Amino acid sequence: MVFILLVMFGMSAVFVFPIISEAQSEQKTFVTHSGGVITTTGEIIDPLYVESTMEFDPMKYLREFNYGQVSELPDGTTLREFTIIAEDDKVMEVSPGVFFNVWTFNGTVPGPTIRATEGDLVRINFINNGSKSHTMHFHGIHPAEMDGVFEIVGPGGGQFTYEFEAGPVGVHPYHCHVMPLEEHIVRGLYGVYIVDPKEGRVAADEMVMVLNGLDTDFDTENNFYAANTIPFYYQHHPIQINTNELIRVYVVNMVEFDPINNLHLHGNLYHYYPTGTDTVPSFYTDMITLSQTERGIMEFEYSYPGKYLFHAHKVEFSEKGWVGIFLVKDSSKQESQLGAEYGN
Ligand SMILES: [Cu+2]
Repeated sequence: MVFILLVMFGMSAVFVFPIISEAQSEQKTFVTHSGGVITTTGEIIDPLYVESTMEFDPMKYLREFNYGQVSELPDGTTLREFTIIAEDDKVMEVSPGVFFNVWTFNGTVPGPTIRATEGDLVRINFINNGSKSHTMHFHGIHPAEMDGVFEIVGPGGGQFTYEFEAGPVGVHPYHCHVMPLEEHIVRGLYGVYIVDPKEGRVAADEMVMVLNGLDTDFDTENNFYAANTIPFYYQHHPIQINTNELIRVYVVNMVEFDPINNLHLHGNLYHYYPTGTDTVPSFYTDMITLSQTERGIMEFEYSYPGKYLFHAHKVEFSEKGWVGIFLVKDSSKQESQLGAEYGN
C-alpha cells in the first residue's frame, strides 16, 4: 500500500509540476508527421496540465488607448511616460482546449496601444522580466540608439529607457526585435503606437484592430487567424456601432509566415489612409491588402442598421478565425454612448 502511494505520489510529481515551471531558452527540434524539421524556443504545453494565465478581453482592447503619465517639461513639451514589462511565460487558451505559450508586453497580446501627439516626448521605461532577451522596436522616426535592435535588454529584469519625439503622425506598430525575430513576433511581442496631429482628429468612435496569426504547432504556418488575437471573437461578440456616426479603425497587420493579409467590409466602403500619415485618403474601397507590418486608418459610417461582416477575403484566414461583425444600431432611436474626442 505504501509502495502504491509512493508510486502515485511520484507520478503526480512527475506529471503535474514540471510542465510550465520555467520557460526554456534552448531550442527544441521536432520532426513532424509529414517529415518537416522544426524548432522552437518557446514552451511546449500539454493541455491536460495547464490553465490559462493570461487575461485578455478583445472588446476592452478594441477601444483602449493609453496616453501615459503626462507631465510638462520646462520648455513646454508634453512628456508621456509609459512602463512596459515583457514576459514570456504566460499561457493563453487561444481556442477551446488549445493552449499556447504567449510572450507579452504588459501581459497581453497585443501589448497596450500607446498614443501620443506629434511633438510630444515619449519615454518608455522598459523592463524585461522574461527568460530571454527582448527589446522594443518602434516604427517611426527616432535616433538609432532608440531603435531597439542593437541594444539588447537581458532577461530577468534588464531595463532600457526608450525616449523619442512622437512622429510622424500616423499609426505604427512596435515589436520586439530580438532574433529569431519571427518567433519573438509570432509569440505576441507587438502592439500599436498612434501619433495624433497637434490639431487633433475629428470626433469618431475609434478602435484598434491588430490582424494576427497563431502558429500553435510550430511548423511556421499559422493555425489560427484573428483580429485582436482571439479567433472568431467579434463574430460571437459583435462590435456595436451607430448609424451615421463616424467610425475610425486603426488597423495593423502583424501576421507572419503568410505574405499578405486583407480586410473586407460588408455593405459599405471606407476611406483608407495608408500608414495614417496623410490627411487625404488614398482609397475609397471595401478591400485593402496588407503585407507584414503594413497598416493604416479606415474611416466609414453606416447608413442602415443591421449586422455586417468584416473579414479577410483570403477565405482560409476567415475560416480560421479572422472574421467579425459590426452590429449597427439605429442612432435615431437611442442616445449615442460612443464617439469621443481623441488625441488629447
Ligand atoms: Cu523578444
